Amino acid sequence: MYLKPHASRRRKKEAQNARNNRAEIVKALSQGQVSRRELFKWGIFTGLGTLANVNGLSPFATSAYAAVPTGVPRSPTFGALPFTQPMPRLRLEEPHDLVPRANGGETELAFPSYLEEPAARRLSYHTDFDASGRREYRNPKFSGGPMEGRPPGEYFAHQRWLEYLPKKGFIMTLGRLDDGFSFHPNFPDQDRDSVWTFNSGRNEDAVLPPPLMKMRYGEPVIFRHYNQVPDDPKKNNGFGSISQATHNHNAHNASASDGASNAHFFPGQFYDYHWSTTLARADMINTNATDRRASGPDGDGGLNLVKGDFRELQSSLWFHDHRFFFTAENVYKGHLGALNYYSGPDRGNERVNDGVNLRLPSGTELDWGNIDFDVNLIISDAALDEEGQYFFDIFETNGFLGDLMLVNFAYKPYFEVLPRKYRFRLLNACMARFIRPGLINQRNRWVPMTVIATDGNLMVNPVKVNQLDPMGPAERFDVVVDFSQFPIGSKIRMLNVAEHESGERPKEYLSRKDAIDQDTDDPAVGTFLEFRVVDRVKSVDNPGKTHYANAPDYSRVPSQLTEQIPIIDPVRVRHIEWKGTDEPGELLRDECFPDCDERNIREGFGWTVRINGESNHFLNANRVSMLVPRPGETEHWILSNGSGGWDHPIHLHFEEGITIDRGGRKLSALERNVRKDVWRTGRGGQVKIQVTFGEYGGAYVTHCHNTVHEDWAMLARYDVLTDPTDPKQSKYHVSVVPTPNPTKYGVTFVDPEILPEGNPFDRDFEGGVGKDDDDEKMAASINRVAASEPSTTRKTRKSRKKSKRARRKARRRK
Ligand SMILES: [Cu+2]
Repeated sequence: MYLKPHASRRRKKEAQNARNNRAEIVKALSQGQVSRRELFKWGIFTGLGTLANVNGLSPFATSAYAAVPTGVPRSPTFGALPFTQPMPRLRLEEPHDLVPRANGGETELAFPSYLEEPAARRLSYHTDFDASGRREYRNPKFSGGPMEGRPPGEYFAHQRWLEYLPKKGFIMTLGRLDDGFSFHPNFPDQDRDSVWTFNSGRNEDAVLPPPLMKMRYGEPVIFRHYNQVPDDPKKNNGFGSISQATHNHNAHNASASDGASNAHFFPGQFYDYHWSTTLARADMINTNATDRRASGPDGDGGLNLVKGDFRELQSSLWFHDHRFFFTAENVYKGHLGALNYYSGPDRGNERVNDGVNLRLPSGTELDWGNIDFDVNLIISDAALDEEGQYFFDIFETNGFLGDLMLVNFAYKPYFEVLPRKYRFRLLNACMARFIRPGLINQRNRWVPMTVIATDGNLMVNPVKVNQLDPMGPAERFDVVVDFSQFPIGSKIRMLNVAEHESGERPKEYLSRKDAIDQDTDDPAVGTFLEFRVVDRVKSVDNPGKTHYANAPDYSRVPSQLTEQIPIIDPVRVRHIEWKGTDEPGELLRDECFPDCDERNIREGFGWTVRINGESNHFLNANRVSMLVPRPGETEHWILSNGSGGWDHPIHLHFEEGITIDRGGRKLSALERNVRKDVWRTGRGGQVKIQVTFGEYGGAYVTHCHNTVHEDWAMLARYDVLTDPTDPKQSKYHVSVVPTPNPTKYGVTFVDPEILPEGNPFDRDFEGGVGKDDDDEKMAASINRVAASEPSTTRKTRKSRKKSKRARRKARRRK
């Protein structure tokens, strides 16, 4: 039912008017000129928060027109044909050396002096700003607030600073797009405020494609992130928040550097994220760092051994915005990049033969981190308005879908390959779109792929498939494709068979034939990337060098890549249900934090999370939905979909989980016992995972990674406590930490509440923590936030908590 060439001019105009009206309201809402409350009153929003079928607003209202899947007319393509532009490689971001020096009892890290950067410190510069108020610590763009957005004091100090002391520093600026970028040469250039993305250092003119940062175990880094988007929220071309937060998805970092503890920062500020490269279980397994598999490349043919469990090594990660309630639009707008983590086994060098290196396809020019034959593919969908400007519809609460497929932010590109093995790191960076990729040859037959990693975790045994499993937003697959079977001149294309009608879930996974023929209303189905087998390619690892088709391929895909972590009896089982509200059309009214006023979120949400069968809640960043009381404990989580025909890709921050089962349904070969950080629940389905927590403490989240559902508050905060008896672990995170409340003038803190159904110290918690003396003491302390910053801590919600408990008890008695 898409726009057919014979559609009448009148209907075309009608749909365009609808789009323009809708865009006007989106803009007004995004810029705060109108509130959701007013829109509800005028009948423009429906109960679930979606745009009403009002004539002149929704193209669905008067004609079953265009609309699939974006709800607005098809994006113009300006005559651009598929596979007519080369795919850009990601922009490699180079780090700087950091030099430690003593300063007032602390060890700080100096950047090279020519950069004129303030040193990297354990405590935020917000602490210096509070203590001294001196000009040098102020935001240079706005003299009222601190220059660093990281909250002050010990809760947001870098944990285990000296133990994981950064050796390198990345500096990047998120800013307005530089002139001259388009998604295809035929498309118009994007306005500077249609895209906000990165450039190196303090360069405020941002560029696409997104950056790639190469990380390695044993080399902790500081990522200094400057925010230089406009400080006027109205200058956003209709979508995008000027405040930002960066989540390293899904590295093992302290909560202050996880980017999802309500610590966003503002234009003019920077935020120092400590990406520690901590290998999980560092406090439990291989604690003397003697296992050569638990290691990172030393740059000189050898290894730096690290503590932790080699079975938890990670490879293909990424980073993206995580500003609560604005994540979809900020990520779509360009706040993202790729992170390749390198280790002894996954070295990024296919020739070194030392018994540890797996020699996966990569290259040989560099000691580690070769990417000549190891290629990041960031797959995303885009929508353009009639002028060709990037477009986002913040009305679309089911999930925003674009109708143009991009790879590394280029519209349907081609990529030249040699006839040899390649590794591809696929990332679904769409907001709501599921994709299901496969490769086809020129006779439209499947070309098999060997899957070596799921969500950046090596599989124990690689699995050969014709089609990948469906990928929800943020899911990754690392695959090896052998092009040596094809003559020079061959073309192999990547095919998406996942068809959407709306953002709530894929409608159907089409047959290969129907997908190739694009027998669908969804323009994102079909081929979207072409590989061309050629006889020579230019090296990116050694610029100036050319690789030829007859050069030896040293790479291998061993039949075993790592070892299986066994499924054990858990300390506790939690049931986490992802659902709508219980009454159809009802909005859940609940306390909300942050941004209640900014977006009139107090009107409520349709999306909620329910822990262990108790009440529905949407995100309140100041409410701990689950507490993980002791590091090292292994839990089983049952993630279930209580919202019927929808699907939700559920993401867990900080730790990976092992997929155990799907209730009564079958697991695929790519799911069984694998480690992941995003799980599709399936329609009405559930999935059980095993997860162990440790090394760091603080506030994290688990949430739906359909980022539109996420922005409609489908998240739950969980806190991990550190072990007070372990001197390596933070002594400030042994109890629940206060919640930052960021403003451009600085950050204050509020005291959180803890849901009893998520608190193993609660009397009513099933399978709760035992009641010996130590537990009693800890139980007393977790509800009392140690107030090391009394002047900035305000107390809230005491009375509310009491009445809630009383209500709960009354209900239990019934
Ligand atoms: Cu969802």
